[in-house]
Amino acid sequence: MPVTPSAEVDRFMAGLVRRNPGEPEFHQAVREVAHSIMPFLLANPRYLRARILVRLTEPDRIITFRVVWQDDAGRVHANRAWRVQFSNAIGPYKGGLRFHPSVTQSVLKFLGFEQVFKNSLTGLPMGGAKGGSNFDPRGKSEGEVMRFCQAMMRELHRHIGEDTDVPAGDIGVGTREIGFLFGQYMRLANRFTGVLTGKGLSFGGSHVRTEATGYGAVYFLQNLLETRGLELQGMTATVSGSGNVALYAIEKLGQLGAKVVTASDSSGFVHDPDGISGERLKWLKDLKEVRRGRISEYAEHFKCQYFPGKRPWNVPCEIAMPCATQNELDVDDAASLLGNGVIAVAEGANMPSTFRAVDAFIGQKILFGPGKATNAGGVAVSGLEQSQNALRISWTRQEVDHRLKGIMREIHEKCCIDGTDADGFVNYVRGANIAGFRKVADALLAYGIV
Ligand code: NDP
Ligand code: 2IT
Repeated sequence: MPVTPSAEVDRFMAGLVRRNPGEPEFHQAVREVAHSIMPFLLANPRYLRARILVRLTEPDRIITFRVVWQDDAGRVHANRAWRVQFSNAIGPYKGGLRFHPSVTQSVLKFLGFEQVFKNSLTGLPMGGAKGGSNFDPRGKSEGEVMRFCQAMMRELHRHIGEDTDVPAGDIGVGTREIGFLFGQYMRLANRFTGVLTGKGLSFGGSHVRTEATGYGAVYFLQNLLETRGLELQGMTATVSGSGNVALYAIEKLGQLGAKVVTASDSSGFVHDPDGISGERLKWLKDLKEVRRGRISEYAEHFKCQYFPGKRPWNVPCEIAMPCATQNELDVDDAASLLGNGVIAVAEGANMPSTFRAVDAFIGQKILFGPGKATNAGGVAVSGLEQSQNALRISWTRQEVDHRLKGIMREIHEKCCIDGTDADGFVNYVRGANIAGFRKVADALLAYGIV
């Protein structure tokens, strides 16, 4: 019987699920990649002979450890933390740390796996990793967050280094947490090196790192729109989330003439038909970055509608940017977006759309930018931060922004090379997965059996 790609995917996935029980997010991320690269693998049997996909779905190692810390009332807490070092085939491990109660080994394996492909796409020498803890920063004082970060670094410092593994931020980990983590690393290691990225500007951070994921995602979106002769000016956009990625996606969308009418957090979303820009965006940034409040307060302050427990995908828009978390946009949400005439969906978050939602977008041939291409600007500027640290120099804001734009454009070109169908439609999921895979796979082939 001839081997069909879908039968091969099913066979491969059966083994993967058996080897990794109870890890649905990891299965989902691998299935998407296996589904889109299998025809390419069957056409290039050298990768199959060397069992590259099997090797790339087995992390190099997973470090799990206990983090014990004391809250302000003196109570003792024990959390679990991980660092999933997925692949260092093309550079030192690189990827964020997530602090959220929903963090499990499955979530970090999905994120680490995707990071391998994303980092490859940036063209920079970075391997893939992810880490974090089920620690819930919500409602914790600054002192509690600091003590948690210090306790976590007491173990993590043994496993990281500027040439081995360079963590950064993700959900629940921003400049403040990176500062606490870096301060503790320095005390323990007695070394000032680029061991973390996303650092403050006064201690080795890069200009534009804070903005990079959101800005980069919008630059990528511009590249998507250009392929159809469209521009952002005058378009209406819905954005989910109100954290690091969402805030700077909202800012850049506004700068380029789009009107952003929604933002959200895990409690609900706000609909502001006047647009979240200018003074309103400034207020939202202060709410989320400084006061650490809830999105409902925005609706109270600006007298607009708040939808508790809901997601923004029913609001009519031309552009949708999910920027909160995984699986926040399902097939019903995709149907409402499509029904309302959405032109482009650009994923600022990692795996925010479910497999069936992605299928619906691609089936309708709208512009769909998958997270591992669209949100690669964050880790790309982390890579530029590593370069600046290694050279002991600091580039200007203009220089970094210019490089970020160039990297996003190159990622777009790579996706087009591997993702263009016979009718000219670009399947960016396939393009990103094949282009990301090829570089890492060729490195593994060159290393022999390792
Ligand atoms: P933040 O912690 O700054 O913000 C996360 C936002 O998403 C908050 O608004 C948060 O709401 C919301 N959110 C988190 N978890 C959930 C949930 N389970 N359900 C609904 N809403 C939720 O994180 P980032 O902005 O850094 O990250 C957002 C996404 O972007 C993640 O998928 C991350 O992996 C991805 N990403 C981040 C990069 C970075 O450089 N930071 C780079 C590339 C991708 P609340 O405050 O209520 O929890
Ligand atoms: O998902 C991601 O790409 C990130 N959280 C950023 C990782 C990094 O090392 O900057």
